[in-house]
Formats: sequence, structure tokens, C-alpha cells
Amino acid sequence: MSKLILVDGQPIKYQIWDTAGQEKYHSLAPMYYRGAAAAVIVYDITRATTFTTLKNWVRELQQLGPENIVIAVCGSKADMEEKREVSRGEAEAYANEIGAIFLETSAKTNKGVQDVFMELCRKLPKPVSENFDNVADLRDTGKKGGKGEGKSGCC
Ligand SMILES: Nc1nc2c(ncn2[C@@H]2O[C@H](COP(=O)(O)OP(=O)(O)OP(=O)(O)O)[C@@H](O)[C@H]2O)c(=O)[nH]1
Ligand SMILES: [Mg+2]
Repeated sequence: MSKLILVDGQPIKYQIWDTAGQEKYHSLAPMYYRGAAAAVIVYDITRATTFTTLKNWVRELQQLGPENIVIAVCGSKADMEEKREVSRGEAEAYANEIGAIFLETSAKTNKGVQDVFMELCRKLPKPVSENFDNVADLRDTGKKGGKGEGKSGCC
């Protein structure tokens, strides 16, 4: 899905793919994370095994994913405090260790969901429109004027 969100008045467009977490679909995952700017890895705070699985996904991304991918570690089902198996402290410490964003979220109450995308925006490279050198480079390719002048052999 594609989603537009405003961060400090600036529109940021996300293209979001939801991969199936089940092991039988594992081999499809590289199709999704190849070329991705960010990955949101979700575990279930009420099931410790899902946190172990999350660590495996992080390892895979670190080894096979894009070099500068920004990772968000998300503890879902934060509305089910009474069934918690993964402490906030443990998950937060792990996220810090790998330089990831950390948030506990709930799809049921919507807690933290928007924040994940806001935090990602802060960590991702600035959009091209804010990066004037890049804009100039793109415009100048094969055309006269600006930085690319003289290199293209055009006119
Ligand atoms: N209470 C509560 N239930 C949730 C929350 N998120 C998901 N669920 C429930 O957990 C179950 C699994 O949710 P899914 O969204 O299918 O989980 P998933 O991670 O997409 O699973 P896969 O696609 O198989 O990897 C469903 O019954 C949801 O209703 C949440 O934040 N709170
Ligand atoms: Mg799913």
C-alpha cells in the first residue's frame, strides 16, 4: 500500500509491503527487502518466541539486506499487558544495541502505529526535494547548465 504522511509539514510518501511472517513464505522475503529504505519488524509482546524470530530477521537483514536499511523493532499487542512475555526493557535494549527504532504498538487501539512512521522519517535520508545537490544532479543529466555542464557532450 502507499501512504502519505506529513512530517513537519513536509509530505512523505511511503510504499509499504507487508510480508507474511510465516516460515513457509521465508524465501519470498528478499523480494520485499531488496532495495528497501526501511524495515519494520514486528514481534508479539505476549509471545517470547516471536522476539527470538525477530532477532533472526534482523540478522538476515544485516547480512543480506540493503546496507543502510533503517530498522524499526515493533512490539505489537501492547494492549495485552496482562499477557506480556517480553519486557519493554529487554526489547528496548536490544533495539538500541542494533541501532534500531523501538516502539510498542497496538493494532487494536492504534497506539504507536503513526509514531513508527514518524520516527522512521526522522532516521531516513532526507527526501530528494530537500537535498538540492541531488535535484541538480538529476536535472542536469544529459542537459546543459548546472553541475552536469560540459560532461554530457550535449549541445
Ligand atoms: N489484541 C491485539 N490483537 C492483535 C493485535 N495485532 C494483531 N492482533 C491479532 O493477532 C492475530 C494475528 O494478526 P495478524 O495481523 O494476522 O498478524 P501478522 O503478523 O500479519 O501474521 P502473518 O501475516 O501470518 O505474519 C489476529 O487475530 C489479530 O486480530 C494487537 O495489536 N492487539
Ligand atoms: Mg500478516
